[in-house]
Amino acid sequence: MAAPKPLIRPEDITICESTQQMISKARRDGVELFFDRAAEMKPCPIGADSACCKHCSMGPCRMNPSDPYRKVGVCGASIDTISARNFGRMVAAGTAAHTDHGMAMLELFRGVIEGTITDFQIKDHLKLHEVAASLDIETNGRAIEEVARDVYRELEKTYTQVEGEIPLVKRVPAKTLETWRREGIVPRGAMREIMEMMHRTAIGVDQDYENLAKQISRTALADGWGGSMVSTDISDILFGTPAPVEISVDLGVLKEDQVNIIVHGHEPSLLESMMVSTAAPSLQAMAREAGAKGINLVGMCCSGLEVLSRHGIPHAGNFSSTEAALVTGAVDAMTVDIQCIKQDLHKVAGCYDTVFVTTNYRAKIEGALHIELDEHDPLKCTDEIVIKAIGRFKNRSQPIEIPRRVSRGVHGFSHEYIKYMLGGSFRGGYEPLNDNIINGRIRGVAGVVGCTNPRSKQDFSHVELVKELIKNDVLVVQTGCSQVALAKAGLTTPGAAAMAGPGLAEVCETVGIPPVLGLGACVDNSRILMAVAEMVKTGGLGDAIADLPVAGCAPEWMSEKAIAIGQYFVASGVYTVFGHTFPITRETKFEKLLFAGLERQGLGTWGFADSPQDMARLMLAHIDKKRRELGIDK
Ligand code: CUV
Ligand code: SF4
Repeated sequence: MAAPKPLIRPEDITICESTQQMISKARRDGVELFFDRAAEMKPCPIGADSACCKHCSMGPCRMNPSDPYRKVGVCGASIDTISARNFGRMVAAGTAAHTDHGMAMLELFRGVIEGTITDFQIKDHLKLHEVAASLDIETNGRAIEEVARDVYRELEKTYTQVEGEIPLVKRVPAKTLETWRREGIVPRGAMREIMEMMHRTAIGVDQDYENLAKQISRTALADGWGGSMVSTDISDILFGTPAPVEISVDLGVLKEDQVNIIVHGHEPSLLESMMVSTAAPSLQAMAREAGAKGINLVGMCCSGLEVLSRHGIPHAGNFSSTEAALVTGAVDAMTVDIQCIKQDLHKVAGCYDTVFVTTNYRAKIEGALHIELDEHDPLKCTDEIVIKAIGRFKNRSQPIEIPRRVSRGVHGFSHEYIKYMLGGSFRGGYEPLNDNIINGRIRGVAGVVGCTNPRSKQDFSHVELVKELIKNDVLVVQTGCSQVALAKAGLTTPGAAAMAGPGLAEVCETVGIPPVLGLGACVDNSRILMAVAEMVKTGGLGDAIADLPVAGCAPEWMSEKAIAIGQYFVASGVYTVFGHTFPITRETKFEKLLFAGLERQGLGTWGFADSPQDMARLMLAHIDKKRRELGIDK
């Protein structure tokens, strides 16, 4: 008999102490987690380097990643064709995810305007007016409904426009847009771009990696300046534009004496409705009758990030901690909608008698309870889930172990708020951002975003990278699971300014902000695009996004959505570093195009590093290069 495999120590799997504690508990409970399968599953080295193709049944064709030009596919496809096509399909999938999410928000908006949906309203009139103005829609003296109708009609084109430029490219700085036009990558509607991307990557279509790269950028831009941006704008209009608020993050937000309900996924609508249900006096009374002190509503992943700053809802953790939350035994119900929902959550929930509910028709899980959220009557779904959660609370039979850790921090920095805080505009007024960059107090701005991945130690690269950046006076903006990692590590408090370099610390202390600003969910990376566009328009830092002393990073990425995001940042002009893995074959022409060639076309460029120190080094070198080019290096 083979000796039992030595188990990886929890502290080598994650730096999140709560998750470490739950890994140990899961092992005692005999419950398998995705960390265990990651250790077991050995990725195919050919697939990891994107050196195989299965786009037709003459293959699958496998290239040799260490000698990439030795072979071609049965059809003759070269390694550059194969890896560009694979990359393109990842971008198409990621773009489809964000744009379909955005489209769902837009449909909700239409229902509200038409009056068929009455449980949601246009909450943020100011934002509606701003969005309308940015689309050249007249707002003066017009009724809110009329303006909203025009905004809807304009934004629908983000998806359906067959020809011509999508409306939101009006927000792109002129010189950046000029570059896109020259390169032929200004997006039409996302449906068209995704369709064309899928078509061109099929057997025997586009077999020129440079031509494919153009469609890859165009598709990704239809996400960043299209689907994702619509999602953010409409969510702000319907649910309110976030403003800074102090939030509790980590598994310690679960409460042993309350009915705990976790909402995990991406669309804000379910959590918004769940807030109404959990606050209903009748359900509150039912919870108390069951012996609970109350109902504790908690978010996870991007669902949580959508609402934490809008409503001050606590957040339990990021992608790699969703099973850990269930292992506490304290979760009475977990609801999920779309994206980043591991199929095994259903099974792990079963081990702890947690009510696990899928709620979106797009995303069912075999064997899991499905209670669909109908926007026309959302409380029907969320009330039923609350009742089931109360039932589970009453019959709790498992020992409960909740990690005690909770971090408090400030989140909810929309780009509008950053603008306001830093002096009414990005330049002029007091302590303006651009001036602080020009005078060198702030060396540059970095976006650190994206997933966690069991192939690298959870949260570690996020936290180490951000510490290194702020120490070097780089202001950090965040979204997604990365934001949650830094919140848990305590860097989203104004007090964290003490860990920043002297220049950044001075700015943070004067304005009263943390050196790490949380902007929201993954679709809210569009807020970072808006912020960099604003920096260009404010002046003093060049004419294009590519001129700015800024850089981006997704240190522990895993989703195709992250690749789409990375590509739209690169195509927008931002140097973007990905960590630990990159789906490409080394020493190929396609690699050189992504890692150098695009920059020569006036776009941004990709970078890659395996350690947070190296990621920081690459980003700082880029920021310094841009400062030199702008003549603002001291
Ligand atoms: Ni949309 S995409 S793991 S939940 S950031 Fe989190 Fe964020 Fe990646 Fe998924
Ligand atoms: Fe092989 Fe070409 Fe078919 Fe891909 S498309 S599987 S490379 S024959």
